[in-house]
Amino acid sequence: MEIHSYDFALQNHINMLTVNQTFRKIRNMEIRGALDIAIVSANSLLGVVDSDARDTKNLVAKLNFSGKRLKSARPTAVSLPNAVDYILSLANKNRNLEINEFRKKVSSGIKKFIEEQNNAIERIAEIGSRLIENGDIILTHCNSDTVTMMLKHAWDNGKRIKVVCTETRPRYQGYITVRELSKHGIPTTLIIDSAVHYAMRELKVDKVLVGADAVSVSGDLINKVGTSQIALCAKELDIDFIVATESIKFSPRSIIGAVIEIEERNPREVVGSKKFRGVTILNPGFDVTDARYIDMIVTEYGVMPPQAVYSVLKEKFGWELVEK
Ligand code: RI2
Repeated sequence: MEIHSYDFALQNHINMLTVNQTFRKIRNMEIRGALDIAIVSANSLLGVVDSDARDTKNLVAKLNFSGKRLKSARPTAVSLPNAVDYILSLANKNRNLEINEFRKKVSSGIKKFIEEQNNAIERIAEIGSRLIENGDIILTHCNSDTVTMMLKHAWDNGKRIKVVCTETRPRYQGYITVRELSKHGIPTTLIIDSAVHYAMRELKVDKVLVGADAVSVSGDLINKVGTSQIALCAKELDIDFIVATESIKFSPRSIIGAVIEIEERNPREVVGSKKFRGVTILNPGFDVTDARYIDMIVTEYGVMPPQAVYSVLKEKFGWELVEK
């Protein structure tokens, strides 16, 4: 069965976004999802590689400046700094090349990087869909392209699944998920976030499947706020908790003790223009699910336990730890 290529709506409008446009669209979440923001950022650096510059040194300086700006757009999804740092390490490695040679080399490196990410999500859909059984009832949270692609692939392979999806307050990304899956023909149920435990029991959920914004060296998952309490419910009810993530979301800097920052978002997302005198509003975008609640992580390299994250990080991100 052919996998739908990763041709999300994004592809239509990313082509020639400048670094500043990309920064703004990521910051206001017009472009969102951990993988998408990495791909779009990489793509905007392609534009910098082609821009006017006095010499290679000047171009490398422009890339470093742009990379820093992109990385500051949102703080939690590690795929963003990983993508940018990879490209900057490529630029720094080739800084002694004549400018046209440099452009050729770095552009082709960036294009290859983007292609690898597209291949990774397709590979995860293929591998992960084998974990899904005919008749499964699967609960998901928020909107992950990696998860929806896997579910659609399972469906296309004849697995008659049903999906339960949370609204995902306060920004309701769950609406994107239910629309996309039901358009694909998959029976989909929308629940409020606080109905997770009830729905797991009443609807007899078989598996929980979520995406990732970051995964630390200890195998802990950073994903949309609410994920950790879903994992607790799954543990209590003995339901498999599965994470679908490209390895670009693994955090190399967590090996050297860096803590992944949890984005604190505008209180207006929670209360709108209502006023609550003397009340503090806490609006974290993400939370941390301890590795002990995770049964499996599906990556482009295959299915692994959270304990295997360390080996993948050591293998894959040597450049990152040397560069910093
Ligand atoms: P994909 C999203 O964050 C969600 O937390 C989702 O699970 C994660 O990114 C991964 O998404 P946000 O950008 O890369 O909505 O699988 O804050 O699309």
